[in-house]
Amino acid sequence: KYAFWGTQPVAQFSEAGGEAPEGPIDVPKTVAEVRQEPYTLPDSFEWCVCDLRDDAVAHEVYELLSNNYVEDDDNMFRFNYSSGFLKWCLLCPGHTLDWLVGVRVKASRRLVGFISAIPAHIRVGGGPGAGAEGGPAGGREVRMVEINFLCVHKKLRSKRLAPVLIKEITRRVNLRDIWQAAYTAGVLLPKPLATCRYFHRSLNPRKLIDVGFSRLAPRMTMARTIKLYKLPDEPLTPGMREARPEDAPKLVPLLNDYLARYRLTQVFNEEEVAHWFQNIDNVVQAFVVEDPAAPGSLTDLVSFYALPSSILGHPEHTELRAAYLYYTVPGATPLKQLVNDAMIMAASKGYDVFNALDLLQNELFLKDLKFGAGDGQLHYYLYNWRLAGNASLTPQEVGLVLM
Ligand code: YNC
Ligand code: MG
Repeated sequence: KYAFWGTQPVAQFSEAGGEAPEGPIDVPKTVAEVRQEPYTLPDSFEWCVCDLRDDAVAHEVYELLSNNYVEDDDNMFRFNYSSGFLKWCLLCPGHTLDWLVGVRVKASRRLVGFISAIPAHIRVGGGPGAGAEGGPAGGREVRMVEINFLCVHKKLRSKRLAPVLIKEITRRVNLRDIWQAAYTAGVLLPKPLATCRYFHRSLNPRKLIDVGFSRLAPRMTMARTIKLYKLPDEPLTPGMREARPEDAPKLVPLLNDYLARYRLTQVFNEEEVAHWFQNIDNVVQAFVVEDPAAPGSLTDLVSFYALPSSILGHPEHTELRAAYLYYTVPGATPLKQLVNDAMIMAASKGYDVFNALDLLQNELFLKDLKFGAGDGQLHYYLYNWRLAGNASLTPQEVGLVLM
């Protein structure tokens, strides 16, 4: 069990907590000690860099993922990240093309594997007394990468290609003097730092029921269900508007000060805020509240990203349009009202479902805003970093949202 992960510098299931100090798991290395040659692929394959600035390449990555990426347990839906989304997500501030790693079949040039890394400042740890309700959690800010979009073509599964992709991206990240990574996965690996659960809020219940995403509740009619989930046409918070690039200087302290209470979170600079909290149709939406009584003063932030799923084998519907709650910062406006407004925007833009994890302070609104628990779990992992005593975190101590 875990023939590969058992060899990696990650927390192991077998380890007792006890004395383990907080910090790197591996002995520290220098860039000069990093292997210079790429890892060896089976003979008929070769490495490539997927330069997503090139639309043709972005389309190849899109095609690989849309046919081979994550499916639900019943194989009814498969994530269908758009190429616009992949560009937003992977061509972020500080991105490195070398970290958009592809595997091609030598003879045909066909793309059959992918894995990505993007840089991020992650703050992790902090005192046990801190956390969601308290003041700043403290902890240490570590320059890491976020790993995502690990994918091997369905025809090449179970051939141990994934460990080669993971070792190769690790090598390329290490060559830039970065030694830690954060990643999430639905599968259980050694060893989650935290485990969160997805919640779903119907926006278009008829379609969700039609495609088998949800079911009509006992003793409910379709008409009553539609009425139950009906939302107003316009947001309710006065002064709510789309975020703009020039908001970034004000949003940086608003966001970072709020996230300071969490024990696993990202620290954003101005350029990153301007990038992650922008408005791109069918990719990401970010809204701020500009106090009508004090123009120019921003009190709140709410955002979501677009991640549709392909509906597999349905005669009529091909796509489920899902919005995923990203970061929310309640300042002058209650959290519940901000998220309700985000759902109103999503519904008016034609999304079918609004998803959120039980991290951050999301538990405060899930029930009242009519979210239902999904069956999917999302595990959070760190590479080459452990908390003191190999501790893990509750969902409410997690303030990190990955795509
Ligand atoms: C997974 N999701 O346990 P053991 S999430 C990591 N993340 O190793 P093979 C995974 N490892 O158990 P296949 C994994 N899924 O022997 C499986 N594994 O120790 C491990 N699916 O390899 C697995 N995308 O090649 C086993 O398996 C070993 O052909 C088996 O390929 C796996 O992006 C995969 O779910 C996932 O495309 C590529 O099934 C394939 O099955 C696939 O024989 C559909 O692999 C899509 C999918 C994963 C989405 C994601 C986060 C990935 C994180 C990777 C770890 C990063 C570590 C940090 C690196 C940088 C460090 C620095 C500094
Ligand atoms: Mg394989």
